[in-house]
Amino acid sequence: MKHLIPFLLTLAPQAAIACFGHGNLEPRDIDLPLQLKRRTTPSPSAGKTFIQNVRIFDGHVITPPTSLYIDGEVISKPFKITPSTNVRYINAGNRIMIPGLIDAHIHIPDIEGQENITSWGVTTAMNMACWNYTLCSYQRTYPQTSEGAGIASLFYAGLGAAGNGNLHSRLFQVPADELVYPDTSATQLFQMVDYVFSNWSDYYKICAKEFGPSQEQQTAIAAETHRRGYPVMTHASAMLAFEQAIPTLTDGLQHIPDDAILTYEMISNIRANGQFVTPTMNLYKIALANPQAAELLRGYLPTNETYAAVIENVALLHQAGIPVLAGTDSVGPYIANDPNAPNPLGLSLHYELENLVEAGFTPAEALRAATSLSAQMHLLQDRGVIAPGFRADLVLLDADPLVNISNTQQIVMVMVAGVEYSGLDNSL
Ligand SMILES: *[C@@H]1O[C@H](CO)[C@@H](O)[C@H](O)[C@H]1NC(C)=O
Ligand SMILES: *[C@@H]1O[C@H](CO)[C@@H](O)[C@H](O)[C@H]1NC(C)=O
Ligand SMILES: *[C@@H]1O[C@H](CO)[C@@H](O)[C@H](O)[C@H]1NC(C)=O
Ligand SMILES: *[C@@H]1O[C@H](CO)[C@@H](O)[C@H](O)[C@H]1NC(C)=O
Ligand SMILES: CC(=O)N[C@H]1CO[C@H](CO)[C@@H](O)[C@@H]1O
Repeated sequence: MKHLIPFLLTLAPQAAIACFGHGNLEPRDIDLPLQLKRRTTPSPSAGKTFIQNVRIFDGHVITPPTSLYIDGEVISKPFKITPSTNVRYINAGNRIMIPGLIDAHIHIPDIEGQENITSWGVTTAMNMACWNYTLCSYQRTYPQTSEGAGIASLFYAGLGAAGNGNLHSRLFQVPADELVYPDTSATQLFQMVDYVFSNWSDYYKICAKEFGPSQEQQTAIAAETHRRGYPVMTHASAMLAFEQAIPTLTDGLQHIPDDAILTYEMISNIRANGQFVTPTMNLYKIALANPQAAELLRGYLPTNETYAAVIENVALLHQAGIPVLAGTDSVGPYIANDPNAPNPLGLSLHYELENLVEAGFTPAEALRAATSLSAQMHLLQDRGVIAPGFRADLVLLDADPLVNISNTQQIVMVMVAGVEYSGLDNSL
């Protein structure tokens, strides 16, 4: 279904060590299982690249054919090319370049998964819960090594604040001493926040649901996280959880109610609080069409939950001007290992773009939900748009996504921080 067609004309690849990313973490020296080793040949390092005859999605429209200059990891202003310049030349043949896509809610188990999303043009992943810091910090630093260059970058939440005895405490494998109980004190909550950020988390994840942390506990966690300068994300997949999460002043509401329609008051409050929502529509679409998968996720068979409610809620938020981001909650090929419930890493983000359009987004709005708007909401100031100074995270398409959003699946080249992804042919 999809082939990465190399059509590059490499004049003289310039050797340069890619050195980019987040903080100054060193890759960890751990005994690596096979799936944590890259399966494909690493790409050549980033150098100077000159791309001609390329039409660029500027966040709103697609420009006439122009040129794009890349210097190392970033898009640059035009530079002079002389016969002695080491530059890689690409003729894009009037194809369309969009910024690398951001999956705002995902759980990637290994490097293979990180390769898979990259091959689908997803160049940034917001991992929404990490329960193995050795693994997550490895996944974050790996793309900064010469072997891992050209693979998507990953940010993560640590162990989520989950209550005792609910599904998420089991799904997230939260150790008993890290669970939130009704009598967990503010001091203990602050220690949990401290633990998560001393393990290099980028944001804090709260699971709002029955038997979860109380609203007061959630508010205390959010305030402490904000005091440290980090964002808070709250899992809220039903009406009650959404009602609870909004007043805690969390930054990102993850998921969307599928059991009732958001009220005018809730939507006003979300807007007044400056919150964003990552609805993960595709997860609901698949799970609600497959009762067994829904039961595994929820702990009970669907009753009052419908996909129509999901679409309506997303449309209401969108009409109210609330930032809605593209995220998938993909964990691998399937939901809950159920082969009847496919939600593959990478491809599912393209399905989510289709879902957003189905909910009333224009294709350009859907693309922004997976690029510039997502970068802005996650405080990733170095990416999300194609302009000088931004990371050269780029996806070249063979067809116009503004004509048909499904055309984002027609990928001919992916670049991560100036390095072309040389990867698998993940025909599905
Ligand atoms: C964490 O992940 C690393 C790398 O995959 C693995 O070696 C280790 O056993 C994992 N630790 C736990 C507690 O699962
Ligand atoms: C939908 O049904 C579930 C399970 O019976 C229940 O817990 C929930 O409160 C219901 N939602 C609403 C909004 O009534
Ligand atoms: C990556 O993609 C390959 C090919 O589609 C698939 O077999 C594999 O299960 C995927 N891995 C993950 C972790 O999703
Ligand atoms: C968009 O493209 C997909 C895949 O090629 C196709 O199935 C669908 O019918 C197209 N939609 C429209 C509105 O043309
Ligand atoms: C894997 C890892 O680095 N875990 C660290 C998480 O933070 C605690 C508290 O600082 C450390 O003790 C762990 O080693």
